[in-house]
Amino acid sequence: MAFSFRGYTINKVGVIGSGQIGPDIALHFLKALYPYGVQVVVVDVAEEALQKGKGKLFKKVDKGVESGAFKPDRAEGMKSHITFTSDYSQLKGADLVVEAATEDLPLKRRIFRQVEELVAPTTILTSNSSHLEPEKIFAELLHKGRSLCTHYFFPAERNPAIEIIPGKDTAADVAEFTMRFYEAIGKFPVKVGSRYGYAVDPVFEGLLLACVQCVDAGLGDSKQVDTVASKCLGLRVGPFTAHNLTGGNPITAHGLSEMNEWLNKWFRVPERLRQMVDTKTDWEVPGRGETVEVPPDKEKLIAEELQGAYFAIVSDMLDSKIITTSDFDLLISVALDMKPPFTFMNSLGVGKALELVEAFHKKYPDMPVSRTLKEQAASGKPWDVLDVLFEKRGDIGFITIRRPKALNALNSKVFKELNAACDIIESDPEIKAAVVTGFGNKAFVAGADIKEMAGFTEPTQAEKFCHVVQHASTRLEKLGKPAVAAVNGLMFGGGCELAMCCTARVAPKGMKMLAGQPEVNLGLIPGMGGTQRLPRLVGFEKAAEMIRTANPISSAAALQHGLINEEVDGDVVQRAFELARELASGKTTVKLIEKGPLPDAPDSLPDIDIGHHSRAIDKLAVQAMLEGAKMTLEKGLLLEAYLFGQCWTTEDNRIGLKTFVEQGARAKAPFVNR
Ligand code: DAK
Repeated sequence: MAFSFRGYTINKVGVIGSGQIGPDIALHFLKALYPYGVQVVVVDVAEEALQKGKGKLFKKVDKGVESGAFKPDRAEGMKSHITFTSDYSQLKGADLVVEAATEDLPLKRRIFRQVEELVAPTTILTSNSSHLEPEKIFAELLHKGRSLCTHYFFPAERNPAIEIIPGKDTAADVAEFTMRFYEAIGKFPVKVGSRYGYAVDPVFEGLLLACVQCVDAGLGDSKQVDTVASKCLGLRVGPFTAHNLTGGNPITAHGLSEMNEWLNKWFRVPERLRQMVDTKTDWEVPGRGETVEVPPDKEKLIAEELQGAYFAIVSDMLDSKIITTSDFDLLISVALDMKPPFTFMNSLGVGKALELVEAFHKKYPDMPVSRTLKEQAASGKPWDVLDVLFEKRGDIGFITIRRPKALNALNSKVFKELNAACDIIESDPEIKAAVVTGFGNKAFVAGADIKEMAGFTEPTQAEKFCHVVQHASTRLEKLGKPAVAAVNGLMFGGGCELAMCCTARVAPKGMKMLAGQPEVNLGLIPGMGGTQRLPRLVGFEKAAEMIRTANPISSAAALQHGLINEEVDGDVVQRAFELARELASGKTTVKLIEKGPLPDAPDSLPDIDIGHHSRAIDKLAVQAMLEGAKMTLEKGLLLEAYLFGQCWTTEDNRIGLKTFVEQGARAKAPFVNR
């Protein structure tokens, strides 16, 4: 067994370095790839580090068993697929090697020279550096095209953020493979241009410097500044605490001194930090649960200075064009768990953000005021922070819905951005077909955003929303060009309905739970065409069962009933691209959803056990299916919109939505059948 993806097979992964992060990286590979029988080898020259790393990894696996994350046999299987060794020759046969040794350029170069002699010329080589550019690290490799940097974040086995940094020599297909591969194994990869420190570390390290400057300027002591920083930047812990927890002072000191050379002269090692490094001392920070008093005038000054520094650092990054606003927001909010910078600036007003940056620049002239920030403020518009990414890839318009923290749930913003992407696809004659996918490996789309819908109070609000949503989703159906849904994970509710607006759907093979219409759990009926398209696609019996019971179905069942066109081994996006081209060229045809009234539409549905679900909502769902089938699809959709609005006249609608918002997806709503 092996993990095969986009034509590349991974049997063995090598991790070099059994220090702070290597074992965590290895554990992530083990969790994701053990089911495919992939072996993970951790190599280090120090026996003690190997023992420590192994102990740490095994302890985390055992904890996973205690918490119920893994069954004991799986944990044993994982342990049997990892080796800790000082013998570099065990890297032979590795298909992917991640180096996670010390941040030391000559050492990294030495390691890769050695590794290149052991592995095949096609083995992908990555360095988990936090700062160094790939061009420097891989300068001495014979085969540079297969090399790039990958920057993980603490804790690497759980933090999904990862910066992917291709260098100028990295082959485009290797960069693309690495992005897709990490997404497939559960990370949120973000591509960042090659520049010292990449995107995240100038923020992490720069904010420590900004905090030290506040202390030096007498605005507060380290406890006070740490407290205000965490409050005004939305950080779980302040920069000083974060540095204590990660032992990060020496790396930050080194990073800041290099940034002085490579980024701008504001970055520097402040004396206070130098002393902490020399004396190996921790910052004085608030204890757990300790309340630190900060006078309001001081708090305001500290907050404005830190926000000015934050906005200056991130907008300067836009000038260097190494990352986009949307990518940066995702990366920062996940990697550092702090307020995403561009959404944050939008909430304050970009003009206000510019004022803060200018004030910071006045005090610290070495930090420039970003040209892009000035232009954005002058435009009077907020930053674009997109949840729907659009890319023209040759003749294909590629749409990715990216809200991973909400499992790509569809809200008004997503619909607006989907519409904009459809505008481009429709109007560009070079685009022959579209591919739509969800970001991550968990969900295509987990439905309409329930939290947004729970805010409706009137049936007319819901009906109006329904029309907007139906318009945006039917755009895909009416593009005049084939659209293929690359269903990369769960498609629930509005997700299943969005996929049905596409010409064809492909999904991963062997998913126990792929598709469902769980709206009745929430005191709702489907509102984006589910009551109309699903019976037309899979027949009344299966559609009624799915819609009335909310029971999800597997990928095999979805294939059997015609909800998806193919189960795919490997990358669904890649297959969706192929299928989109086949459909556009006429090489392949698929069954399309009937747009007219169904000639064999039944007058009633068989009795079915709807469990705890609301009889009142069930009545509306049945009416939508039966009456809609006798109409054209267009009229059926209008009927569905009306009946969707009628859900808001029931008590069960309030009960269902409230239960989800207050108790989460798994709670059973106590419906009263009214
Ligand atoms: N909306 C908003 N947030 C959602 C969501 C959704 N549909 N689904 C998941 N999330 C959020 C969760 O709340 C959670 O957020 P935090 O608590 O972390 O803040 C996060 O995503 C991760 O979810 P879980 O922790 O639940 O993850 P699990 O892996 O444990 O479970 C799950 C994954 C997909 C099985 C579970 O999340 C689930 O059952 N979610 C609800 C799925 C669902 O009921 N979908 C149908 C929604 S109703 C309309 C058009 C269309 C529609 C309505 C109107 N008009 C035209 C008006 C469609 C309606 C629907 O789709």
